[in-house]
Amino acid sequence: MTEPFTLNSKIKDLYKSPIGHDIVYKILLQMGMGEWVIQNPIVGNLRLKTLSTFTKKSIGPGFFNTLINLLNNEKDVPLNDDSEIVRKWWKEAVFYQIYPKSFMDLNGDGIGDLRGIISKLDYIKDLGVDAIWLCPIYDSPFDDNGYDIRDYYKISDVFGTMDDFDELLSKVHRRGIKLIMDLVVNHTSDEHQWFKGDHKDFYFIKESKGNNPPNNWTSYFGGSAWNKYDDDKWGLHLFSKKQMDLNWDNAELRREVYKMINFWLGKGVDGFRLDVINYISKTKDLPDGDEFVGKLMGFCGIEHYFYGPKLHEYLKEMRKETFDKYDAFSVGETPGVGIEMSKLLTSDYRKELDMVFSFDLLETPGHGKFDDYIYDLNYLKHYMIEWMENYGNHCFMSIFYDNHDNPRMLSKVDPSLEHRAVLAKLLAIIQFTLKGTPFLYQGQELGAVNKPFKSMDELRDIESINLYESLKGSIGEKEAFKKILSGTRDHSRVPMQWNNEKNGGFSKGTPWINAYLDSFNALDEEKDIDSILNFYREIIYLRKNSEALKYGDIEFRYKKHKNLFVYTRKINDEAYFIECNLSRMNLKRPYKKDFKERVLSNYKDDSEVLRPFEGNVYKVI
Ligand code: TEU
Ligand code: CA
Repeated sequence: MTEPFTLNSKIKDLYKSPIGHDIVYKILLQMGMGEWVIQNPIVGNLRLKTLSTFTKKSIGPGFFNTLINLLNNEKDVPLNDDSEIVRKWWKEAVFYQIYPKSFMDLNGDGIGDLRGIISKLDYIKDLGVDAIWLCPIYDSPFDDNGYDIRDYYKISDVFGTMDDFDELLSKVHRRGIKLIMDLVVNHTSDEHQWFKGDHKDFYFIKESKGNNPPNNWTSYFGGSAWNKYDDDKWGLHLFSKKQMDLNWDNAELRREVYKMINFWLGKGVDGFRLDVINYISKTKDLPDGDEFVGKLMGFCGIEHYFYGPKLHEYLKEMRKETFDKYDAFSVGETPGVGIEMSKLLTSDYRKELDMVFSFDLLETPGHGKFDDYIYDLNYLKHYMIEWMENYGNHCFMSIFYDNHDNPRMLSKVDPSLEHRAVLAKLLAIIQFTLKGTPFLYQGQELGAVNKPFKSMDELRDIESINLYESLKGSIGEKEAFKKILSGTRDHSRVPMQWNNEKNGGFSKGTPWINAYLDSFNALDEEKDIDSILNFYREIIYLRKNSEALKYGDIEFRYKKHKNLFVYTRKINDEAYFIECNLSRMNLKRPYKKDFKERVLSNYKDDSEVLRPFEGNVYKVI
């Protein structure tokens, strides 16, 4: 047992603990600094109390006490042995994320629906997908596009009926594809029967006099994280004002959640993606957050819920009461969690989650989603090396770029779209040859990019609209819109482009959000042998038929060589060599190119130098 952490502890000792490592790493990342800071002996030998004295003007004492509690709360250290990887279907699968509202509208009301998804199952099958992740389709007032659930047991009328769902599930299974659904159990809609009726005890309802909320926590969608009701009662909502946080310390609530999960698993659903699942355990009595941390992380109070005191306990209980009964898959969405915490959440022997989505790759250090900057792929290289060299074989990574909450990676790296096709294919090469489970987000396979929205009138996302309203007074409408345009989630919610008919063939009606005016669409790309779509089909086929690309060891080469990303994948007598140019300039190879068989490339011919964003996959044995 290591000595408990105190204000006397040194930064370098903190960094050796899983929680300390991730928190310090995250703070450095947000400040745009690297781990080298810790390796500096002056910094490494700094004691917390010295740091707290130096920083007392900006960091309150509460932060250091919270940090020490977080560190001392986590007694476990992840196992790092070199055990064999346990093979599972979800480690071999290619996942495809569907945002139903924007996928395919069959009844012409301008909103995607289940029958629309059913009509596109052969397209999904032909892509080579093994599993679908379906974003929420439950009954909802759509304050946050379905992440505000009103009835967990009902399909939203907007999407269809339970019969439509049963038909979708059986047709997905008949094609040998699995289906995971979105589980949103950190909060419900304020229109849920539990909130409206007699289960206010399932939520955080606190007394507070006057106009001062129970604490200083802020919401992800702007303003205080508290709604004020009459008689001095307040309700906690980390997200929209209509998304009320559930109190997981209430055992009866947990039982109701498990009952619901088993209802869906009993229908044959193969697992779940768990929405902000690391937020479900909050620090007792919900103390104030540190203002400095709030400014740094963007949300005040996060240190009191992103890795709460009973998180592991609740995840173990949930798995035992539900997932394990059906051998179902679970992937947690865990904002703010780093590599060491991810190991404690997903190591197979821990029996909590199977996998997590970690978001530290989505923005380069010191940048946030709404910053207008060019994403340097050298950071993606650094991130993947950092994780893949340290994650071990008890855990398995998810590999993704796009999802429904973020702008398109293609546009982040190359906003001019000058290199769109070759870059889209390079990103595919990296995603499908690295070691981990690839998650494709709808449209990524077509080379979907951000939409050049013309005004706020075109936007639908509550996060963007709230942020715009909060900014326009201080920086003016033009600058506020420009900032929103950099990071709005609506970039990834523009409807799919199926053909060159009106609205890209997404809907015969008026889409709930304007369709692209862009040229790319699935039908044209089907017919073009060199299209991004056909490249995705090729690389997915290559991966699915290669043990080395699924389970093989990964070894990174020339790690310090800027703009060059080179690695091998090897298992038994199968090996690949992958070389990528992460830049828009030509790049000389620091090695002889004497490989035998180039099996895939985003350039037609061969060349002595690596051309802009060139990616090549060679089979070496
Ligand atoms: O997102 C939670 C999360 O990761 C936030 O930090 C996210 O970045 C948020 O969208 C602000 O940008 C999940 C869902 O993916 C998201 O669509 C929901 O809005 C949110 O939870 C609340 O359910
Ligand atoms: Ca519809």
